[in-house]
Amino acid sequence: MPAIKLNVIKPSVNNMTVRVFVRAAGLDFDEHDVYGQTRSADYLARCPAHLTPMIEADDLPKGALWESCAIMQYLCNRHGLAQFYPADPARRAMIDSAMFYLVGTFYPYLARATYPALGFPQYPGEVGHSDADAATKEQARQAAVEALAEPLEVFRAFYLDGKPFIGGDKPSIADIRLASTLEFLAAIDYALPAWAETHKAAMATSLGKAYAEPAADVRGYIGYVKSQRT
Ligand SMILES: N[C@@H](CCC(=O)N[C@@H](CS)C(=O)NCC(=O)O)C(=O)O
Repeated sequence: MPAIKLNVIKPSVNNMTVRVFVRAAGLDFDEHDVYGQTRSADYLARCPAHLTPMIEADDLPKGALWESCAIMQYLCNRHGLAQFYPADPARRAMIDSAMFYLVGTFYPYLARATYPALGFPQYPGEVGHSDADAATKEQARQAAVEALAEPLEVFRAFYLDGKPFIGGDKPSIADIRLASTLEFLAAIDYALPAWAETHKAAMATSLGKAYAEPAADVRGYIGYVKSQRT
């Protein structure tokens, strides 16, 4: 029986991140599609945050672990995967910084900019419910679209700094997190800078099917929501 149970929602780039990683790392995992089930009593008992990706493994103190970057860090530590997550503290810190910057600063803009087009709950400035009218929401969404460029440029100038990958010559877990995340920008036909297209292509070439299979699920979903637009 596989050692890792991976719970996923396939259209999601947070999930794509871990789905790409476990494939690229050649780990023994069993994938469970929990679309529509994350708020069931059974799932909440295991994961009160009702989030995916979420892994379950016997050696975890609480049996479950969520947050895509924490999952990749844990699996790299557990399986000694220094090719994705360098052991050297300074190099490792750069990978951590890139991932925290993505999740903490870049992703909130990206979610605000793309989630309405993706048909996901929450829209600009909203936590649960807002009485803002459609024009105000769209204004806030546009502001988020415009805000994407600055942190994106930080990835190019600081984290990549002329290297093919944040990890250097080979993709790191931060590269997997970045490339997967940028897939959602196709939902709003955001013109990615050339370096980001180059990075995505290098990821696809370097990781092959490990990247292509989960990416196809995200791209398929984006194609579907676009086809539903009037
Ligand atoms: N920061 C988290 C975000 C996870 C997240 O937002 N997951 C969403 C899918 S994109 C989810 O599982 N939502 C289901 C729910 O809230 O019930 C990560 O990187 O893993």
